[in-house]
Amino acid sequence: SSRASAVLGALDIPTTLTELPGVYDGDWKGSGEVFQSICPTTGEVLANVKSASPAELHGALERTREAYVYLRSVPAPRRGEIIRQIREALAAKREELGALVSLEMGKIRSEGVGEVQEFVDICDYAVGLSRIMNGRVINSERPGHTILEVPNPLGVLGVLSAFNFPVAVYGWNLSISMAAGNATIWKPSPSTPLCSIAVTKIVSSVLEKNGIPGAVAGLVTGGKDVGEALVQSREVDMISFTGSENVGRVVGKNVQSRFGKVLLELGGNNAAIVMPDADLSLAVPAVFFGSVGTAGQRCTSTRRLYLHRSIAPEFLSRLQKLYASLKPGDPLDPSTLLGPLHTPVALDIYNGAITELKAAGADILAGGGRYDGLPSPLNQGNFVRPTIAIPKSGTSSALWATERFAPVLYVAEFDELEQAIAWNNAVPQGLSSSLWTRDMRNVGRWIGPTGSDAGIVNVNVGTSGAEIGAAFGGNKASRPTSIFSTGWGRESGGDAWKQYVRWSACTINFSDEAPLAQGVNFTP
Ligand code: UN1
Repeated sequence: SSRASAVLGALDIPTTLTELPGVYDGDWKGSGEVFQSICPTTGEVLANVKSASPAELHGALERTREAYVYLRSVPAPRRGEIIRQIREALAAKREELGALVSLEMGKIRSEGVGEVQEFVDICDYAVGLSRIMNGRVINSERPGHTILEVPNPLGVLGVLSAFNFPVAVYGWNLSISMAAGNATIWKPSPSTPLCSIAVTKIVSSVLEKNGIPGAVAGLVTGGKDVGEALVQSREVDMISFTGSENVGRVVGKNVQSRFGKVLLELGGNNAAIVMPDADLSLAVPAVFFGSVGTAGQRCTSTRRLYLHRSIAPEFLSRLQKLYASLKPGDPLDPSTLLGPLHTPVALDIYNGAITELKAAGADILAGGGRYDGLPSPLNQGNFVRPTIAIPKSGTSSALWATERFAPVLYVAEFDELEQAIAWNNAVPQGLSSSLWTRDMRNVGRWIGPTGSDAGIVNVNVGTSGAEIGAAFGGNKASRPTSIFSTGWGRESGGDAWKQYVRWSACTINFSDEAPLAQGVNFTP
């Protein structure tokens, strides 16, 4: 359609080719299985993308290793300068790339552009980082000795990214990994190949201009087999995977079994808790964005809402009004707030959740099914009505404990904060959480040892939409602890960079004696 051609043309993605090469390792290629990019709004095929054949994947891994050997000797601030140029190149295409995210993934325009902004922001962060990835000097117990803790480049990073953030999450990894001196090979979601091709074109144009091997930021589109090959390859020193708990469990086990490093960003089942003293004029719109934004397809989306009994009726009537105002539309249209779900698989997840709620006799306060009679071509899209439900089952049932990647919000009422915190923590996942209150005593309880056990613990801020500066990630099933990961098991800001390097403890003897530690005597 002309709608699609305009978006693709602005990013120099040819619309006349029947098949696009989906592999980049310094050169564009692709002779493996063909994947279709399908527009979730209209159902039209946007492009056919040729993925990596086993031989191409093997070749790409070799070139990525060579690229790492090159990059590790480039001084970190010089690597930062390349990242600065990547930042500029991305910012110059912010609107165009944002529109492609909306076209191919289905999130609304401002969120698509926001995703590119998130990549730009993390590049800024990584540029600064390239001058402050400092090791440490440690006091030695031996005279004339010094101990250094030295971070060095790690090797090759494999990034397995999800459909819901087809640009930003790769950005978190690429920028910090490149600052750290690693080469990165990217296996995006098979349903968002165009976003990865467009990003790789922008990044590689900067690399080429600077005479840096393109395989520093390689791309291998493909399906499960390509992902598995990366996970199993000893050529890949670290895997950063974003996706479901089930796949994450398999990825984690496989990478650990070969003693690789693994960084997992898995599900979220995030709760917002609203206290009686909360400012509802802030809390209601925040819960609305958290549960309906990105059509409920963020890891950080609000899925559980715990309302203090005294404000519950007022809160729900305001929230229902906002839900009632929603109109599904083309995410490219700047006035649209509700785009489609990404794929028919996501529709099944939504339908499954609704069926389950109805079978359990839940009260459905909003939504509860698909839209009827949408005008063409939206009737070919994956649109669903965002749903609010009060399940009849107790708050500890399986229904509450399961992440449904769709705009379905479960509601329950509580009397005491302790009860709400217990419910918040009672699920296997622990990614994000949000408390609404103006009482600082509640804040203290919420962020302290008896508070939320999630990786993101917000106050008067919704569960989704984190900035890049803080470490992003979860606890429990959202990010199973890996003993092979130094650092927090986090991406983006904070101390996340410490995972993308290998650490050496270097004890150096400047003296004319060679004493042993702990005073051990071994004189022959
Ligand atoms: C994700 O949902 O996979 O905090 C990432 C947020 C975004 C990133 C979400 N900055 O919602």
